[in-house]
Amino acid sequence: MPTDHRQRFLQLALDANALRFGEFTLKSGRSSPYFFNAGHFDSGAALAGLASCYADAIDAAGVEFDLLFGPAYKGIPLATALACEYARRGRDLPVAFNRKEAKDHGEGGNLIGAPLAGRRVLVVDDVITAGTAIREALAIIAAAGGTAAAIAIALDRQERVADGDDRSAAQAVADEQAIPVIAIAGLSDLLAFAGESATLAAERDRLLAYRARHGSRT
Ligand code: OMP
Repeated sequence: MPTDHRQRFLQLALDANALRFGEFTLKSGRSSPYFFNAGHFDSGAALAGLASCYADAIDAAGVEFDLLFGPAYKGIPLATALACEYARRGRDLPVAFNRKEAKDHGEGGNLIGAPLAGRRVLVVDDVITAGTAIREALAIIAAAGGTAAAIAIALDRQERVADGDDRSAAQAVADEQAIPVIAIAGLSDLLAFAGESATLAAERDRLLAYRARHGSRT
């Protein structure tokens, strides 16, 4: 059975319409029976609920870090909401994010917020499928002199890296960088959750077929 923050997150995602079922084309080109859109956590209460799930998952993993980084665009409100959640829990953490277009006037550059140099950075993002977006974020952190300490995501889709490599993309990034990837929930948790819900029975069959085709070993 999924632990509490997993179930709480999946229920919040369904309630916010952030988790949808149907037919979706992914960035990787795969056709998926479900899609997670973190942009639907679009109110203060929804973001606060989500941030508390991130914090519980991160605390359960026991990683050490001293700055939160949210990659543009979706990671920005996530890292910010998580920083507020940690402040509420008594820990005031620096927070930073990037902009996609470098600015050549005003403060210049493409990093905003607390300086990354010399800090152990927790990257906060929405979802990992093939790992492309997260690798871009890691390069930005390294270029700014930060050290990536861990990656926190809401949903690990647990898809195979490639034919012949049945690790998940999240696992491949974790191996490559030698840092943990912490997900609030993964496809396996979504399957367990769907198994408990009469309304998600038909979706569960499609999710199982998708996992058989693209799922990773873990
Ligand atoms: P990778 O870069 O392949 O790891 O995919 C992550 C990105 O895919 C996310 O940042 C989104 O832009 C997008 N995405 C979702 O937001 N939700 C999903 O359920 C699936 C994807 C996706 O296209 O794979």
